[in-house]
Amino acid sequence: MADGFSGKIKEKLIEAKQKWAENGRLLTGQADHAHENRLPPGQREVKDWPVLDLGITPHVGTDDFRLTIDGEVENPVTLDFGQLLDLPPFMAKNDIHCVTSWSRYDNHWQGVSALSLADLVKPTSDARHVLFTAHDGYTTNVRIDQFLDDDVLLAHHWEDAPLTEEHGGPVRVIIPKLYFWKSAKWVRQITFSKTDKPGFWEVRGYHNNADPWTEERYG
Ligand SMILES: Nc1nc2c(c(=O)[nH]1)N[C@H]1C(S)=C(S)[C@@H](COP(=O)(O)O)O[C@H]1N2
Ligand SMILES: [Mo]
Repeated sequence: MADGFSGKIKEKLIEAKQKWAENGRLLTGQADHAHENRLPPGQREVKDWPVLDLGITPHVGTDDFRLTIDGEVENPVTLDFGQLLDLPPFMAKNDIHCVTSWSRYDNHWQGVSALSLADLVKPTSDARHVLFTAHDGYTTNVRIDQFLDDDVLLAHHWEDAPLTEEHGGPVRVIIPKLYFWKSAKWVRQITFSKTDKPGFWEVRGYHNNADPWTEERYG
């Protein structure tokens, strides 16, 4: 489906991030349960937008983009880019919080809301979990209530321009309330299921739930 890749897996970075998890890097013990601060504990604000991934950039054009939504749904679908754009447009502004410590405020997104996708595929009453699979082999998991929140979207534009390849274009997931590793770039499959399936970082020491304000970095 992708018409190529560039780069190679950053083994050293993956090792370093696993060590950070073992050592509890950045933990302050000062959870902000009430969200009193805009900046979650242990984070710092950046003005640029760092690129973070496993090192491989899949080249997926809008022409060969396909998104499959399957599993515990009444109406499984595979959408091409045009069919995705036919769904109700959704705009959002939110902050990004990466577990490596950077946060970036006021990102403006355009895309399709998770709630619109759910209207289309109709998750069954047995669906409890969602697994995202991306073109670089990355996976990440959330609970269905974390995905079907009113601020979650599949984004194809950032700051009024098509989402760049390095940031997950043509289409990535944005789940604002969770650490950014839960927001899969180059998403190609969204699978609803009865059971949970921990993703790439979740099996390497990172928290299953990933709430930045309660420092769910590792676990
Ligand atoms: N497909 C894919 N999605 C991914 C990742 C990845 O390696 N592959 N890395 C995650 C991590 S750890 C972060 S912090 C964000 C980084 O997104 P950015 O490069 O646009 O800042 O993407 C997340 N989604
Ligand atoms: Mo990250």
